[in-house]
Amino acid sequence: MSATHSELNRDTFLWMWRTMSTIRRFEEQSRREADAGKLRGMHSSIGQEAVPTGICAHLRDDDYVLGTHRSHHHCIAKGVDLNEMMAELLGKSTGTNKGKGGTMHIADINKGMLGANGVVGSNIPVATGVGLSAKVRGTDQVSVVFFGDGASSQGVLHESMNLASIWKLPVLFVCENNRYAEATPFEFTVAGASVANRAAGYDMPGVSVDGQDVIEMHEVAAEAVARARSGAGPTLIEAQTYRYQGHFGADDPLGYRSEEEEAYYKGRDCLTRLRSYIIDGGFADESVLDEIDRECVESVLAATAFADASPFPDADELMADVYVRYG
Ligand SMILES: Cc1ncc(C[n+]2csc(CCOP(=O)(O)OP(=O)(O)O)c2C)c(N)n1
Ligand SMILES: [Mg+2]
Repeated sequence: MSATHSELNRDTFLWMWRTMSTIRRFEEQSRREADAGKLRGMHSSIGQEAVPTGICAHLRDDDYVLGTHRSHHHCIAKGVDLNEMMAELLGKSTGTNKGKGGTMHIADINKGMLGANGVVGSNIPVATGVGLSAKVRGTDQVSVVFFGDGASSQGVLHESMNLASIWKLPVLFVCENNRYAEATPFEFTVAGASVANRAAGYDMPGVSVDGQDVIEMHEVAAEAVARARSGAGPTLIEAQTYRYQGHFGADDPLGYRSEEEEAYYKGRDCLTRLRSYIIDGGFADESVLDEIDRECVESVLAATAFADASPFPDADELMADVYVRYG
């Protein structure tokens, strides 16, 4: 085991296993649904399961998460209902957003999931404002924003980190560095080869962590969340991770990355490593983990059946809950 934390007991381990397994099974099913033509442009988070799982293990329902175009894993880790998520993916009226948001705009206010977001970087200032809101209201809520390595060079991240630091806002800036923005390698766009180092310019902790190791994610997040809750201010976390599939499914990642590179990262798979940690540490045996995995498959299949059986929104509903109108 590469790291330990006092909160890591059997319950936490099994919650993390269930969460990561659910994410992977949900994403596998989403891919099948996309391949069947039932949804379009699905950005898979397979490979990145450990990042939101390690963070959300420390969050409450009334804490906030803001996601990206690749956000199914954020939503699941924050506790959004699987049935409503799958219905949203398939554009059904029973979805989290009544079928009008789709895969890139899942939101569930009751769970503190303030929204996946298709505009790269646009969630970052919103999360900063959410942190300001918590501070002004005098709560100890925390605001977590996930963004990619591509988004990390958007100017708005820098404005947001500056304000969050000056005002000591309860924000976690979490960069999922999966090495690519679409087909562009990280090294082509990020000067200094580090996102975490940028925190120094804004007088906040900047931590680079193995994002394929949920225990390390959990440990780093514990400190960052405690710091935010106590009023000490924001943290920038750079989680080193990898997406196993193409950017949105239809693209072939082998066109811009090598088989050797893929094999290296898949050899460090976060679910495989968590399974070893749990078994080697004596927290549970194979049969317990297999049973949980089986339940995850069943819950994803049930969510798909729920979505399939649900109606599309009525045509009358077209303009309801829509805030921007044309004409
Ligand atoms: C403002 C904006 N610019 C460009 C795009 C097109 N686009 C969608 S995803 C993406 C790459 C994002 O890369 P990264 O931030 O690393 O996230 P990842 O896809 O790797 O999760 C781009 C350029 C967009 N959606 N929004
Ligand atoms: Mg990326």
